[in-house]
Amino acid sequence: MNPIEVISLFPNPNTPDLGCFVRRKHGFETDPDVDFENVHVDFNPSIDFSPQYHQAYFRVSCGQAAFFQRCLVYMTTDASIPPPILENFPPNFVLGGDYTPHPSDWSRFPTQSGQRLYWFFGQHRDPATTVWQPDALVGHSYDIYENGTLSTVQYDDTGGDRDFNDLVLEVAIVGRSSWVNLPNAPAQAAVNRKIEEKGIPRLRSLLNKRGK
Ligand SMILES: [Ca+2]
Repeated sequence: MNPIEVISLFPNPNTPDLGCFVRRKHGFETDPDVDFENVHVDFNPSIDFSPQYHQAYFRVSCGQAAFFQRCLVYMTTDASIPPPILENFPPNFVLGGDYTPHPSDWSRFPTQSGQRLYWFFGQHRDPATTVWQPDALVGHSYDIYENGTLSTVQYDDTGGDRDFNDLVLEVAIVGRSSWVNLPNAPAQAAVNRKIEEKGIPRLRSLLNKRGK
C-alpha cells in the first residue's frame, strides 16, 4: 500500500487549518489562467505554496440566487478537463443542489502528494425547469495563509447582471506533514529503559490485583 494514501498517517481535521492570515495576493478578478466560463481551477504545488503533502477543502460560503445552484468538484493529476458526462465520470463531490444556496460544511479530499488539479463547475437550474445549465462566469480572490491558500470563488449564473454573487465557494489548500516523519527524541530511549526496570514491574503487579 502506498503510505501517502493511508489517511491515518496524516492529521485530517474537519476544517482547514490554514493558520494565521499572511496577505491578500489579489482581490476579486476573473483570471484567464484559472477561471474559464463556469469552471474555476485550484492546483498544488503552486508558485505561492508547494508543500510535500497537501489537502484540499471546499464549501459553499453563501450565494444570493433566485435559481438553484450547485458545483461539481473533480480532482485530476494533469490539466485534462474532466468530461461532463456524469454517467461515465461522476464528480468526486457535489456542493449545493436542488435549493437556493446556503452555507455548507467543509468537504475535503484525502491528503495528496505530487501535482493535483481541483476543478469546480458552477451550474444553476431555474426551479420552473428540469434542466441544469452551466453558469456564465466565474472569478476569485486569493489569500495567503501561514499553512496554505484560500480562494474565494464567485459565480454569476446567467451573466445578466455580472454581480458574481449567485454562488460563492471557499477553496482552501493546506500543507500536511506525516506523523511518520516526526523527529525522534533520542533521550526517550534511556527513559524507557528506566521505566522498564523500575516502573513496569509495579504496573504489572497493579494489573494483577485488579478484580480480586
Ligand atoms: Ca447574477
